[in-house]
Amino acid sequence: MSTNVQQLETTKAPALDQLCVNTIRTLSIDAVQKANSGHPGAPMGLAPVAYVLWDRFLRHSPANPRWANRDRVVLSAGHASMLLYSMLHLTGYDLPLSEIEKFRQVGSKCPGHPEYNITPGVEVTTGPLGQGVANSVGMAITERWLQAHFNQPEDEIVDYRVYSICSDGDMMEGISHESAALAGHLKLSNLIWLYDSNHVSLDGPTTLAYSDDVESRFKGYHWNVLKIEDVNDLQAVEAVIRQAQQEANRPTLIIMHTHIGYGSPHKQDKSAAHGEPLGVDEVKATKRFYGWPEDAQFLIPPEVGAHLGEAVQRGKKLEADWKARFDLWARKNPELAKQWDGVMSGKLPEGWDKDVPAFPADPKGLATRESGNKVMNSIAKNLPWLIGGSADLETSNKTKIDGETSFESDSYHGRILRFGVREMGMGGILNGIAASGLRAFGGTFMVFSDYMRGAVRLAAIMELPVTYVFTHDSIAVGEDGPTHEPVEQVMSLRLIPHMRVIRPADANETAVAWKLAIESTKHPTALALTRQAVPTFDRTKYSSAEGVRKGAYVFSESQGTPAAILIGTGSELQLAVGAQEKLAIEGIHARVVSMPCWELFDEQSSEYKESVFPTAVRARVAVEAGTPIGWERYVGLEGRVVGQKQFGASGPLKDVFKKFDFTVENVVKHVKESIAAVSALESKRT
Ligand SMILES: Cc1ncc(C[n+]2csc(CCOP(=O)(O)OP(=O)(O)O)c2C)c(N)n1
Repeated sequence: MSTNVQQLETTKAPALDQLCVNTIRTLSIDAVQKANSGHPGAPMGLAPVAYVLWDRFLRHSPANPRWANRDRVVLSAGHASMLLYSMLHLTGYDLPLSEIEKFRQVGSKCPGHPEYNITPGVEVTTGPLGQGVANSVGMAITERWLQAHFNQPEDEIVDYRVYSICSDGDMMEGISHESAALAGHLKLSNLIWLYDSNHVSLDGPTTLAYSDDVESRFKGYHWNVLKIEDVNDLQAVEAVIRQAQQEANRPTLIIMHTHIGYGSPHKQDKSAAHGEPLGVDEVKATKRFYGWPEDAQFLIPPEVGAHLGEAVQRGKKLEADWKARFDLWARKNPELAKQWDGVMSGKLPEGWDKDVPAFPADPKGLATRESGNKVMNSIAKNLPWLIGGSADLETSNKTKIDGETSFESDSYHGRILRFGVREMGMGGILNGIAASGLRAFGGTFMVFSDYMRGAVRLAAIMELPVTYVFTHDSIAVGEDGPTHEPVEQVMSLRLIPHMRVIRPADANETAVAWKLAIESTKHPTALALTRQAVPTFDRTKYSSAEGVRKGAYVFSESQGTPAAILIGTGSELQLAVGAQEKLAIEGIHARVVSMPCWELFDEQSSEYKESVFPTAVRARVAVEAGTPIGWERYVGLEGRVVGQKQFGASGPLKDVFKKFDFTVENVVKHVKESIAAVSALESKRT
C-alpha cells in the first residue's frame, strides 16, 4: 500500500470542513504524542467520518449529555478514544482541552479507553473489541421497545438512532457475529454501524489472519450494506449516511475504506500508526501534509471552535423542541409519564415488590430456578420496564415472563428477549439495554457464564445493574456431565470487583436475592440458582431469609456455645443443617451460617461480622459444591472446606453428589477434623 505524501489523496472538502477534519486529526495526534502512548492511526483515518456524523447528523445536546432522546454513538474501537474525546471537546461537552492534554494520565477525564461514568458523552465503556457493537444492539433494542411502549399515534417522544464506529478487530471478534445476527433478525433499522475498514490491525496487515467477505456476511445477516470508497469525500460520506437513515427494515453496515494514519508520510497504512505515537518528526511531517503549522500543539483554529461549538445551541434547541413534545405527551399520558420518569431516573415504581411471594415451609421444596421464576414474575407484574430472557434456555432457566410476548421485529413491545444461542452477544446486549435505562436480565447455564464473562466484567466496571440468571449452578446438574457442571464459575464470578454473586439456599432466600438485584443501582448481580429441588426451610424454626441482605447470617444457632461453625451456600445449606443435627446428637454444638453473598457480607460492620463469625470459634467448615479455593478466607487455616476440586461426572444427581462426597456424613467428618485441628493447636500453645 502506498505510503508517501505524493500518493496521498487530496481533500475534496471545502476549506472550513477540511480545517475541522484536520483539527480532529491533530488533536488526536498531539494528545497521543504528549501522553507518549495511545492510538493515533484510527482517529486520523476516521476524522472525516466523525466530523460529518457529528456535524450533520447527530441529534444530541452537549449541554445535557444524558438527554433521553439523544442519538447514541458507541465507539466500539475504544482504542481510538482520542477521536471521541476530540469530538466531545469540539462540540462543547464538558471536556476542556486541559483534560485532552492529560490524555491517559491518572485522574484525567480522557482515560486510555472511553469509560462510562468518567467522560460526559461517553455512552458505554469500550476497549475490549466487539463489546461496543454488541452494546449498540442493546441500545437499538431499547429504543424500539421504548417507542412501542411510550409513543402514542400522534405523540411520539422516542425516535433516536444508534451509531457505532467499529474496526477490523470488532469485526473479527465473535461477539460482533452474534450481536449482528440478532440485530438483523430483529430488523433494527435504527442501528447504523460505521466500519473502519483500513486493512490494518495491531500485528500488521489484516491479510495475516482475516479475509472475511464482510459484505456477504452482513447481507447474510439481513443487513443493508453500503460502502464509502473514500472517506475524505465528505459529500459521499454524508450521502451514504443519509441513505442509511432512509432504510426502514434493516440495520445498516457502512463499509468505509479508510487509511490508518492518514497523512503520515512514513506510517500511513502501516500498523506502526496503530498503537504508538507518531514521533516528533513524523508529527511535524504529517502536520505539513495537512497544511498545519508544524510546531503548533493542540491547535484549534477559532473558526473550527466556533463552527463545531454550534452544536451546543443546536442541541439546546433540539432538546427544547423535544421537551415541548414531551410535556404535551406527559399531560395526555400521566401514567406512562410516571413510568418514563422511572426508566430515566432509575427509580423503582411504588409497590414494585408488593407481590413477591413468601414461600411456606416445604421439606420437598422446589428448585431455586423455579422459585426464581415465581419471584421474577411477581416483580415483572409491577415493574413494566423489566425485560429479559435467555440464550435459548428459557425452559431450563425459567426466565419466561408470564403473559408477555417476545420482542420480535413485528412486536417491539414484547418483554421477552430471545437471544438465541448467543451468550456472548447476550452479555453485550444486556449492557446496552441497561445503559439505556431498562432493567434487564439474561439467563444461561452457570457453566456458560464463561462465554459472556467479558461483558459481565464490563457491566461491573460500568456499575450497570444487570441481573444474570445463572441456573444449573453445580455438579448437581447430574446427567449432562462435566461439560455442563460448573465447578469454578461461581467462585470466579466472585473475583470480579463490584459484582454481586448471590447463591440462595431456598425459595425465600431467592425472593430476597431477586429483590436485592432489582434494588441495586450500581452493581450487576449474578443469581446462582439450582436445577434440583431444595427444601423450603421453616422460617419459624430458622432465621428470616431477610438475612440475605447482609450476605451471611446465623441461620440456625447452636444450643450452647458453638464448638464449630458450619457455612452453607445454596443447595448445600441443607447439608450443613443435616450435619448440625447429627453433631448435636453426639453433643457437639455447631452453628449454621447461611452465606449466599460474600460481597454483601464484606460490606457489613466489624461488629456484625464478629456476631456471625466469632473470632473465638475457629473450627469452621464451608460447604459449597464448587471449587474450595477462596473459602479459607472465612474458615481460616484450621477450617475445612467440603468443595469440588475436580470436574464433575455424568450420572443421576444423587449418585454424582455421593461420588464426590457431598453427604451429611462427610460434612460431619470435616467438622470433627476442624475441631481436632483447633484443639491440637491450642494444646501445643499451652
Ligand atoms: C478483545 C480484545 N482483544 C485484543 C485487544 C487489543 N487490541 C487493541 S486494538 C487491536 C488491533 C485492532 O485492530 P483494528 O481493529 O483494525 O484497529 P485499527 O488498527 O484500525 O486501529 C488489538 C488486537 C482488544 N482491545 N480487545
